Amino acid sequence: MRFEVLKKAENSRARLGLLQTPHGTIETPVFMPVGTQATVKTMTPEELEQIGAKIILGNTYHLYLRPGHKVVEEAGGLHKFMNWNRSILTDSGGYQVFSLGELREIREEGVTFRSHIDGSLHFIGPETSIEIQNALGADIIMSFDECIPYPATYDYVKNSVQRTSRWAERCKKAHVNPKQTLFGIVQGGLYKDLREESAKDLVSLDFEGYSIGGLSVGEPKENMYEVLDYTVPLLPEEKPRYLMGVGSPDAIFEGVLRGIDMFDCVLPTRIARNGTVFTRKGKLVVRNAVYARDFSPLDHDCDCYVCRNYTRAYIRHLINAKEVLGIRLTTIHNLYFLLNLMKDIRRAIEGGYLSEFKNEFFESFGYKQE
Ligand code: PRF
Ligand code: ZN
Repeated sequence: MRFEVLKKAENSRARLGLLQTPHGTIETPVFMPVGTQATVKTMTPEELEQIGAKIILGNTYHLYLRPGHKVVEEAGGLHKFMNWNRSILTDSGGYQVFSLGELREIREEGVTFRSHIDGSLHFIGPETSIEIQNALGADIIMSFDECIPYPATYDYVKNSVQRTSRWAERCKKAHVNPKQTLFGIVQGGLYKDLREESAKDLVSLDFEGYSIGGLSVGEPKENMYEVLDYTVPLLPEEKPRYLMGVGSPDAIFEGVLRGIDMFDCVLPTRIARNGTVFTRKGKLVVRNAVYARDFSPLDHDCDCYVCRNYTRAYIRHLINAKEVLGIRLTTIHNLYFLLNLMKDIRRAIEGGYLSEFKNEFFESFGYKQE
């Protein structure tokens, strides 16, 4: 992997970059659609390509449990298995194990947990996570961490952060495939000195990129922005920075302004499946009765395939009739909306007008300005 910073904004930490992986070049800041189970729900890889997705996410925890990383390896890796030829990033399982695994037990060695599918007992530690991610074959892989719940006491976070640093070191040792790029994950909850300790530990291990984890776990957004304010400057300028699990339009703007290069989130695809879409004028619940006779597109300002061809009334009908096409159309639109927003953000950094663009977007979307 190669990462190059092309331009830095003058009055914020925002930057424009190029991330090159064995499966293509990605312009940053980038949004990565989530394809937990080797599929971005409802979309074919061809459709993802058409809306401009350059990199998607896969999950170690899910693919290890089903169909099994050995099956994916036999298929020739995740790219071949799912017929996606652009870049893939896999998360380490160090979040899903904690949020999905029932009856989990954390020890120095790793985590023992029960499958959310059949209740069977499993173990994932730093070495197994890297081994699984190696079999899956993503371009970018994550070190195995503990995503600390919110709220958490100082002592708990301190112990957890130190263990995550030891796990990161073990991941680094276990990582031997030069075709894959390993990122370290900064934790530390909302404690400044623990974020600093975590960042310092990880930077001294010299990862090829850095993720910021443990945010968007229920804390107020202001706290998340504050953590970014003091954590991002501790990371090397020349390496990519990834804010994990964050992808609401406001948080994307705030993250980009604070120096984040990569985002992922289930939000656009999840809300699409329950009938909510993004528009430049804010979120719209297309399921609602007021749209029964609304023959206009989801978003008047959008030129995606869905907005060029279908009406709110039709999509509302499909979703209420539980027709699968309904949630396919809302998913395509929402991902297009976010990918297009990222394109506009990159253009605004290039042109030096990101804060003006943010103000304009917030005003139109209905977000309160600070
Ligand atoms: N760690 C990992 N994956 C994650 C997170 C984390 O802290 C988050 C936090 N929002 C999302 N995904 N490994
Ligand atoms: Zn659209």
